[in-house]
Amino acid sequence: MTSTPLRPTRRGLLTAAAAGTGLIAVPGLADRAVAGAPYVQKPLPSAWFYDYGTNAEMRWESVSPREYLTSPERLFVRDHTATPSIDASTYTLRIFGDALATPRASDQAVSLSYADLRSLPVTRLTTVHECTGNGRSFFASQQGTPAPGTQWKLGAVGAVAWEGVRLATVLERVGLDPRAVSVMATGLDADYVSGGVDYGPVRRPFPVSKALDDALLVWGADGRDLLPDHGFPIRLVLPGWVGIASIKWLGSLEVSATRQTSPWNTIWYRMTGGSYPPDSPPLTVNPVRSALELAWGATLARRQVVGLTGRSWSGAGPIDHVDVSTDGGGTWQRARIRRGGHREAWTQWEFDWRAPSRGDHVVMARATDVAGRQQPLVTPYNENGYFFDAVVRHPVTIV
Ligand SMILES: Nc1nc2c(c(=O)[nH]1)N[C@H]1C(S)=C(S)[C@@H](COP(=O)(O)O)O[C@H]1N2
Ligand SMILES: [Mo]
Repeated sequence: MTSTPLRPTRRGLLTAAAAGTGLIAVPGLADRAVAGAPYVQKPLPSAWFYDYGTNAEMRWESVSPREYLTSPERLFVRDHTATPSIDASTYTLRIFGDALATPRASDQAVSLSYADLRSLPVTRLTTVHECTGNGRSFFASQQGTPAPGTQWKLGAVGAVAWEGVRLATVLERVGLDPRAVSVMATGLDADYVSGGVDYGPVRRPFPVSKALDDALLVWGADGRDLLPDHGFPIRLVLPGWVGIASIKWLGSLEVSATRQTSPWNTIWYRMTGGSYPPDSPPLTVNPVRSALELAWGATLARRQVVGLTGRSWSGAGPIDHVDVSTDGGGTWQRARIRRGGHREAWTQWEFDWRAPSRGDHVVMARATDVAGRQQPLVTPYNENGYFFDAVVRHPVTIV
């Protein structure tokens, strides 16, 4: 925790919230947020969210099996500092770099206004949007090897119907040199300061191949303008990739003929520690994960058939099948797919739990995607607690 005394916000004392939710470390709290403004701007009702201060996670028990999409009001928030308020009428996206058809230094950038961007051809795409650290708390609670950072359960994820323009379209119009290899996306939020080091604005480079494939510059979600917390006026979305790749409040794109680096692909968001080699590459495609639409430690009334519902998703494509165990992994049975398949962002499934006995149980869901990737029973440790994709042992009590 920060040593700076935190003032109460409209959601209560952040220190108390952090203590109660098992937050291990909050690096780099923004000064202005500490000075009293909330980190997150949208309401975070406790029925929908676990509130960690700069971050908030969706409660899976608040997810209705009747709703496929995650509405912006319910989507998790992950801010390195605090949500900025940006005026769309003065906003500009600056594009520069040595691999534009006409090379441009930063001070000669092409400037696109919000109106310029919104006049471009519209693309809509539903993706699973997920934080790299989703599930991090299970490194501690399930594997006995705690990793610092927000102690997410499984709610740092949502299925979002984005609206925007293909980045490829924008880059074609600006003019791209065939030698382009990487694009650096930089946010307009405050510099990230942690442990006395100013790492500068949140920024992360990605290969030009992803930029030309399915990357989007997004202004809308769920048929409305983005909420401030989710990147208003414009954010980047890199479908299927780690959440950090989808830079919010996008301020600039630098297109380079050489590989670019930032602390967000050298220090963080790559595997370090544990048995990983020192040169592990930056993380890109999300792994396979599953969640039950149930409270953690839910209490359910005994019935002949207890209906369970849940969802599974993968950064690599659709889910092929899901197996459920209600005896802590002793036996497995196939779940019924309710909605999924190709082009779907995640797969909804259901399972009939027949004649459960009264008492404590462990329910587990294990998905396999069409790429053949199956959730493991144990995730190898890494020191930042990324990509916890092991099958989660969900406690349920039948009364
Ligand atoms: N500019 C900026 N972009 C950012 C972040 C940030 O702090 N600043 N957080 C990243 C991380 S770690 C995640 S998981 C996603 C979260 O997006 P959301 O808050 O809209 O759910 O945004 C990414 N983009
Ligand atoms: Mo994240």
